[in-house]
Amino acid sequence: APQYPRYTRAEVSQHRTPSERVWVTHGSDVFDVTDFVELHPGGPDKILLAAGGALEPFWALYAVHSQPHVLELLQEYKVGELSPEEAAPPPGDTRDPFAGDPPRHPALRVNSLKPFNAEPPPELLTQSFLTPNELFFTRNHLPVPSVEPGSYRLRVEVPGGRSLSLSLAELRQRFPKHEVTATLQCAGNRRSEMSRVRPVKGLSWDIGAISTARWAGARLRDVLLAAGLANKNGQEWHVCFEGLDEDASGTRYGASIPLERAMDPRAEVILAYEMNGQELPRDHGFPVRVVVPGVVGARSVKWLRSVEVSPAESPSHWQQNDYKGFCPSVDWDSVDFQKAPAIQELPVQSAITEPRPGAAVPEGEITVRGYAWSGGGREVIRVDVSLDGGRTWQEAELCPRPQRGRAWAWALWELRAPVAAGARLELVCKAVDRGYNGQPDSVEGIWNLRGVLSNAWHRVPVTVTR
Ligand code: MTE
Ligand code: MO
Repeated sequence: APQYPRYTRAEVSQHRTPSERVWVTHGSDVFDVTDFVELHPGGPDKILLAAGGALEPFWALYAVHSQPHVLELLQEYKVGELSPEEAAPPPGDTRDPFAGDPPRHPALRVNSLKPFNAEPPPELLTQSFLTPNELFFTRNHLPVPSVEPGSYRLRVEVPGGRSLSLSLAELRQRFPKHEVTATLQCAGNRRSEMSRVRPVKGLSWDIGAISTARWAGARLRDVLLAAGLANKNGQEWHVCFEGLDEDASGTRYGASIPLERAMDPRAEVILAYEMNGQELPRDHGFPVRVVVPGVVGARSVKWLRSVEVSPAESPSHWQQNDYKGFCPSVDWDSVDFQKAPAIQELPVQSAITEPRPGAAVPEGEITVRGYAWSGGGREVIRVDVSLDGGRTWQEAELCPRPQRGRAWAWALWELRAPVAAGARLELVCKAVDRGYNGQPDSVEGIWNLRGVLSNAWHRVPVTVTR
């Protein structure tokens, strides 16, 4: 067999445009597909999204690739192999706390590198109901901890009960495995639209701080019962979670949910060790994270270190002094974080993923695509779409959705409509949930200093060309 040169993932990621040559990987093979880009049956744009990184998550989206002749065709373009060390985290520059972070897919749009915060490109977001793990949005406040799965222990503390220290094997074997398909959305999703009204503090998320996965793990309820949780007689207790991620002063990420939700079997709160049938990726909480369906992403604590039942909410900064909503007039001088409750269930949300703002679409028929979701398991019952800024409306078609129990996952939707050349359209979408809750028509009235809960009608201007 020929000897191929070895490359690191970082070197591969330098090759993202035809002028730098377009490289991709599959398994541990590196391919230079520059000459294939124009020949790609799905169009050059689609293959360029994978440029500089792994093909696997895209092939998961576009199943036509998973055929032997496609792999054979690819072999013609092989130029190298990944270095054997690539599987392991890069050797530590010990002064950089982020040096041990895992490699990421270059298709992600990075909002901040250290800590790592990134979202998938909007048009990829709605290609599949389940978001491939490599493209799932990532929201890290701190460096990704390195966890040795063999020595991992989860501490569980229940007042009046017994404390548990569970290994990964015990978590898998002692408790029935429960699966739940749930969308996670960051409270800051669509913050960039809020900062266009007036500046806000926070990462400038576009519409992609939301993704969906099939999670599997132990029910939190089962674990708390095993720890001897006694009836709290209607008192409002909380379950506090702490992550293994910490800052230079040893402060760890933490958050809490009401005990009532944790114990409600229909709320399906789990301690997940699998995501879309694979072990949790490092960025998403390896080896164990909480998944709280229907609740703001901030409570689904990753790299879970401890679970503690307490009469008070988590004392963490992110529970007490962040992730809360305020009146538009409240500024950083007047804000009192103790006055507002912590966000738990999120309001109804929707956004247009295709076409993109400013796009020129061909005359004839336009296809508008997007997602819609609501907190608390409230099913989206309808998505309305306007092509004229909200004067007239048409009902979008909701894509069939594998559903069981409550609607923890988003609904993807589509609308096709005739459009004439020369038109300037303002596409708008708004969703309605099972409680007939709707979205506000503009951002101004819901603006808040932290830029959270941004769920106004989503507006996308496009022009129609001949
Ligand atoms: N858990 C820990 N330990 N550390 C974090 O920084 N971020 C939270 C939550 N859990 C966070 C965490 C926030 S704000 C969100 S929106 C979700 O994780 C994002 O999950 P994801 O990165 O898997 O998409
Ligand atoms: Mo978040």
